[in-house]
Parts: sequence; C-alpha cells; structure tokens
Amino acid sequence: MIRRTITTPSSLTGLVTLLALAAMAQQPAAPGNTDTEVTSDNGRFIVSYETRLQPIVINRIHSWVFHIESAQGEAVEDAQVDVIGGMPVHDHGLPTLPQATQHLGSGNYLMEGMKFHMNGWWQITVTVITADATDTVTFDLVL
Ligand SMILES: [Cu+2]
Repeated sequence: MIRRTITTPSSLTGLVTLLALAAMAQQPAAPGNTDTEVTSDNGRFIVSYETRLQPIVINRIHSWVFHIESAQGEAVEDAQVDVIGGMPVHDHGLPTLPQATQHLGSGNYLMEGMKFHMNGWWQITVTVITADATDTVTFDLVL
C-alpha cells in the first residue's frame, strides 16, 4: 500500500501567504516583454516604433518614428502624439521632453528629442489623440 503525505490546509495557507509577501517585496528588475509593436490599452490603436539611432546608446539625442494604425489596420493620420518615459525601477523620467515634430504620412510620426541617460529598463508611454479616440501604449525596452 502507498502512503501519501497530505499537506494540511493550514500549512498550505501559510506557504501561499509567504509567497505573496515575497512577490510584493520584490519589484521586477526587467520587463517581460520588449516588443516594438503594441496594442493600446483600450484596443483602439496598434503602435510600433523604429529608432533612427541603432543600436540606441545612452546620452545621445536621437529620433524615433512611430507608426500608428487603427485596430482594423488602417494608418491613423493627423493624430496628436505625446510621449513620456522613465525608468520604473529608478522612479525617474526622461532627461528630455520629446516632441512629435512631423507627420510623415502613412500613419508615421517623427518624434525628436529622445534621449536616455542610463542603461537599464525604460518605459516609453505614447498617448495617441484623434478626433475619435484617445488611447495609450506603453513600450518596454532595456538598454
Ligand atoms: Cu535610472
């Protein structure tokens, strides 16, 4: 006959509580996903980016081009595109205030003034505003 050790409910609860506390105490040091194409939080836009400095190095001002499509895959023209960014683990923002300076057509927008001053995990949050919708996309990247 096989004997099994049965975990009692009380010790199981204790273990789950310990694991939950450990998870709360430790912030992740790196993002799980560094995709360059992301669907916006409310599903209104699909946004991707290319950088005009490749690879990105720190302390160099450069430009990004964002490509914005509707959920149906049509290029989004005449949007207002705002960017903020920062390092989630360090709790600070970008050292510059990037501006969308040019609508390049076909849903492409030139963002000038991008600069990173530290290596590590950065988040870039893009807000897209059109006559119909406002929605936000967050990109994670590691330098
Ligand atoms: Cu930092």
